[in-house]
Amino acid sequence: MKKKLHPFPVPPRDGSTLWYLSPAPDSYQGWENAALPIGNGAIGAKIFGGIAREHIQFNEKSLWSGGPGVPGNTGGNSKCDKGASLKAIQQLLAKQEYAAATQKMKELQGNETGLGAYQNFGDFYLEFDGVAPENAQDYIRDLNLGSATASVSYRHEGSSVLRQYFVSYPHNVLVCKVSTDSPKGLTFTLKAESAQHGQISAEGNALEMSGTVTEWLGGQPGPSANSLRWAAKFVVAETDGVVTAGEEALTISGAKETLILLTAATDYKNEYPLYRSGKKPMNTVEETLKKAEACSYDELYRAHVEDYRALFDRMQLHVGEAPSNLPTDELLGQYKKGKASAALEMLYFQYSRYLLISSSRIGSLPANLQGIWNAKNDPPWQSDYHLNVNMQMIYWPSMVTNLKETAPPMVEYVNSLREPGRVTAYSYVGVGTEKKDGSVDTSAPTGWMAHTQNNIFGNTGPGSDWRWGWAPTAGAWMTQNMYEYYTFTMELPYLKDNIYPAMEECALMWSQLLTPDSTTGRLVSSPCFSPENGPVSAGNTFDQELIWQLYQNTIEAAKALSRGGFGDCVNEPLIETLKAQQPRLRPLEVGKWGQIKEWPQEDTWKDRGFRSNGVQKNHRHMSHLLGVFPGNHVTPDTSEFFEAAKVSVADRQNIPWHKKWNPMLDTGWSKAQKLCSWARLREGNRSYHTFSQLLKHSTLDNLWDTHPPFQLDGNMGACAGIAEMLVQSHTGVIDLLPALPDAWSAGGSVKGICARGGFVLDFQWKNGILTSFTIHATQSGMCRVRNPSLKTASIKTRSEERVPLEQSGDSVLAFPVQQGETYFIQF
Ligand code: FUC
Repeated sequence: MKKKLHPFPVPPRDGSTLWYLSPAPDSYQGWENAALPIGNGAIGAKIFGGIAREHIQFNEKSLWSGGPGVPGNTGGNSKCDKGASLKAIQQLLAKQEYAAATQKMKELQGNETGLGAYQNFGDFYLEFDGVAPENAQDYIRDLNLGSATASVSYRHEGSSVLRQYFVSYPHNVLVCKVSTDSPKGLTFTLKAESAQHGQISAEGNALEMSGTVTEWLGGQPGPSANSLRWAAKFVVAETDGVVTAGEEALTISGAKETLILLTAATDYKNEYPLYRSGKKPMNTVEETLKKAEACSYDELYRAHVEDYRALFDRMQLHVGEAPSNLPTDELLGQYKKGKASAALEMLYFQYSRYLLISSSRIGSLPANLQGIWNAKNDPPWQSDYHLNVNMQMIYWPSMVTNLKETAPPMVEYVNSLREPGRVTAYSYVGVGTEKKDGSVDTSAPTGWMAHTQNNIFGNTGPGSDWRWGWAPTAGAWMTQNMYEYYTFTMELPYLKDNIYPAMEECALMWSQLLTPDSTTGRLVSSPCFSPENGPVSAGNTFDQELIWQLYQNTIEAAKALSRGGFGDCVNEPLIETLKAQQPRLRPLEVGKWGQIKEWPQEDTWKDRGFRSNGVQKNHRHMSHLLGVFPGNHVTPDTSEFFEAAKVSVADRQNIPWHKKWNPMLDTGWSKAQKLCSWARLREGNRSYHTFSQLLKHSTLDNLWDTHPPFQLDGNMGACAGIAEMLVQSHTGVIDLLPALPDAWSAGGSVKGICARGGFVLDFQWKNGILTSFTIHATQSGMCRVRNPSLKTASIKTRSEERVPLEQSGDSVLAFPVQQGETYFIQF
């Protein structure tokens, strides 16, 4: 009897599989639109699924051009006038001489000399002898989110062929298994190509490639080649066929089952100022392969699935619809034509979680603009770390969707910007100290800053053009992401060691950089520039809100540390300064058409100021609304701003599409930010509508978000927004179903969603009404929850003990919780 090869005897209808009936086109467009992504945080790959010729493009996260090794690299800093230019600009702005101030902004530019770009590692191909694509039947390629495994299967001349792929985090290898039930087996050739123009050689059962980063473009090395060493190696770890090494290829003949392993490494280390580990990448590769080769496929698979499911399975979300029986591209196609599908919406949600797990794991760099997947040496926006919304958005879902292990790479990365960020702070704003030789002293925490564009080599300078480069609060915004790790987990030691120092040092810088506004006397950031939108002004809402939140979080964190016995690591005089400065910050303002002002001056500008000042009305960035989301400054309790924020989001969404198609007005990530904001504004239907617009207009066949082009941020922002529709916890109370859209109200369930305070929640609803609710407390403390169904509820523990309710009313239940206990709410 023939062995049944494919895990899916029929097209997969389990609701957590992306599947397709034809291979991805073998082109860059096919890579972006259709090929399926796998990854383990360090190594990523895209599977095209060709029939006679499989194509797999792969990456290793630290393969970057730029940084040390590039002549003239200065970490993006062009000057060091210790804040002289900045002060001159501040004086012009104080006199409201905007044109002259703008003119002088050139003096706050940095450079891109050592910026570099995330690089493509290479491709490999499996070329099958005697396979004619036109003779293949029952072709399916899929990506199963439940096991983080991609496969390709088809029948050919009466036999089945199956290829399975995953990237194991425990073993740090890409695993590829090729099987057939054909008695004569398969004969195929494994070929590799280096995108860096490296050396390739084959010997025995191995194919290896090595070299340095050349940034190979147009047939020659690029300007940011940096001598970073890299290596990758394939081994045929098991086969019942015969392996023959060719010149740059391995041929496997007559094999029914073949197991190929690939790993890759560089000599990068995230350590300022050299960023090199000193370890030969080929040695790293060989050590890794040795451990993986000692395991069978089943052992590798079991370890991979166990590791992955420990994260992925923690959260489930269902809204009442059976999984679809349509291939994913058809399902999306129908959705685009107006046939809503909750099955697709749920798949998208879980896929975003999958993408985050695949591109951000402890031990390697955080997810960049494209996560970990990049097929170019000159990718869009360098596939870098953009800190004026994108990197923040990528990490929005990590805590709420129960994936805290995805956050530490981001936390570590931000910490790594502190040392180079001191050079930028000293050079451009004069905060910090210098050594006897005149160089900047980076050894003590004197204040750090980063701007819009960052690489893996501490490029904290303000970009080569101030019109997008100058973003002094970019670092402050990242500290919000870091702090969320604490607010969700309440892990004080982690706060103390890994989060608080960066917050405090950022606040230290701001406490010296704020200046009194010439008209109101309030403290403002000056000069500032609303991201990508401008114009140059003092005290724009983007900077002011981020500084308000930084101060708020730092004061709160200091209090928690002192209460928890870690008062020694708090700079108390600084905290007193923050407390004194926070109420003096120029506040949020509501403008004359009911909006949240993006600039304090905007009501005095003609045509609502937008065009006459070169600022677009319909701009993709919503930098004035960060107090709504992800911050917690604007809540239903601040009703004036809460209502004004609705006016502002609606205004940003009111796009004159009839005039000219301009995707820059409403990119994928911009839709995601809008859907998050609508959820926070308790407008479930508007949030859902924006989500469906994102699926219709900003989603590729492989469910990647498209700006255009592909950026991971939109996937992640949408995922966070979906969670916000179901649970919010930014006000100190857990709100259940705060923005449930009509489309999902008939019935649904959530398991394992997280709330601030260390809570994990399971609940169900029917006809919009909460019908069951369980809370698991990972920390002791007080729990406050709100939902109309809770008015008359009572609570029991696992051992059926009744829990005393300390207060109720306004549909809020408050009760003490013990670490590790589960609470069952009875209606
Ligand atoms: C920001 C956005 C752009 C793009 C880039 C990577 O600067 O304004 O739209 O997403 O990041």
